[in-house]
Amino acid sequence: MCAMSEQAALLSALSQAVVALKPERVAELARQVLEARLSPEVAITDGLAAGMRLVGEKFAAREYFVPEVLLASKAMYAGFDILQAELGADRKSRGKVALGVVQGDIHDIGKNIVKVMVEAAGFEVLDLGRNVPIAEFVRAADEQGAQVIGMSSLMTTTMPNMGRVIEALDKAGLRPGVKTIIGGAPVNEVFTNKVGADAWAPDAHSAVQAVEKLVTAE
Ligand code: B1M
Repeated sequence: MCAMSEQAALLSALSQAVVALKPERVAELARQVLEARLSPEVAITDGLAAGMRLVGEKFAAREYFVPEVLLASKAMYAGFDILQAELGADRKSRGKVALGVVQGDIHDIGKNIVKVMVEAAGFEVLDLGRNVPIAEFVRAADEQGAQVIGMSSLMTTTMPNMGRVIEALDKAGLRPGVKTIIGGAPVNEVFTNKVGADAWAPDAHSAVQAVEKLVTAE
């Protein structure tokens, strides 16, 4: 099999194994990705994250319920742990980025993927976790020296907290020095402009590119 079709077959198998809720199979396929010297980064976004997107569609269609979604995340992490260990990080930090899921929201799978990619690109990441109070984002910039504040939200009900964090950063006099980037399935460009964030990224690849731009624009 040529390298391109081997990659396409493995990506599709990875995504299907996540949907099939099979952690052992996902782990086996992740090892095959590394043996075949394919990109772990592509396998994470176009294999594992793609599988989770399909799971999301099944959840929305009421084909899957919370237990299946949790099993799918377990399967996703079985591959993620193997692949992320292979992402070579540039040891010299290119800047400090704080990442968190906004208050009220516990969906952290996407944030964790973004974290790994941003770290692999050579940035130091302060992981604030999930359900993060507004003041903690401000503290990360003010007391811990984060140059970029990254926020994730998967729910329309918690998205407004992104705007509140930006207002709090403004109030504390930290902007425009400190930059902000937002993301998560319901977040788009219109919302980004509405809350005045400096950047938005639809996926982990573009999040890295956006962070690079924000840091060099300082
Ligand atoms: Co929930 N959930 N969930 N859930 N869940 C959604 C988000 C929902 C859309 C499902 C639906 O109804 N169709 C819906 C939200 C509706 C709304 O908007 N109001 C929903 C709901 C309602 C809920 C509960 C309230 C359910 C309940 O209890 N009644 C509850 C919420 C609890 C809370 O947060 N307070 C809940 C719980 C859960 C689980 C615990 C079961 C589980 C989360 C496990 C976990 O994260 N640890 C879960 C899951 C897994 C989902 C779905 C199925 C999948 C989300 C996911 O992981 N996607 C989701 C349905 C869907 O999205 N279609 C759903 C895969 C992930 C890789 O993608 O996070 O988008 P994503 O990240 C991407 C990009 O968005 C981007 O890059 C990532 C990688 O490429 N990105 C960024 C993300 N953050 C970024 C930040 C950036 C830049 C890019 O810069 C900083």
